[in-house]
Amino acid sequence: MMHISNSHFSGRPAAGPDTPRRPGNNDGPGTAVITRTKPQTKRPSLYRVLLLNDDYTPMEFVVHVLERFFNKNRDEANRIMLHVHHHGVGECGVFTYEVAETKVTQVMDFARKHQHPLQCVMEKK
Ligand code: TYC
Repeated sequence: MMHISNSHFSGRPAAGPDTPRRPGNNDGPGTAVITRTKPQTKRPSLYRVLLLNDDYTPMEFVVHVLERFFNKNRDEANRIMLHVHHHGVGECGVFTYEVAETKVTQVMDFARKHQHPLQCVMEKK
């Protein structure tokens, strides 16, 4: 009996000597059923997580947010914070949907807890 192993094919193996004869299962010896399937290699959509500027959130708080939730070092956190301060919006990172959503929630909860109006949003790339 022929055994076909290939990631682009799938389906049941051919009938063997002890395989009961049922409808759809009566292939003779030396035969195999091959069905073509699509290789599932779709990459996930990516989302930018952004911080928005405001007039009240302390700069040091924003730097802390970038270090704590986006794993930025002090220099990179300062750079991003100043970019947001000067341009109104800036990118903290790029993530899959669920991770981006989690980051936004964590930042918004943290800002609220400290009574800062800091806004964090996500946008599809
Ligand atoms: N503009 C704020 C200030 O002058 C600092 C700030 C930076 C606030 C970035 C939010 O996302 C922000 N204190």
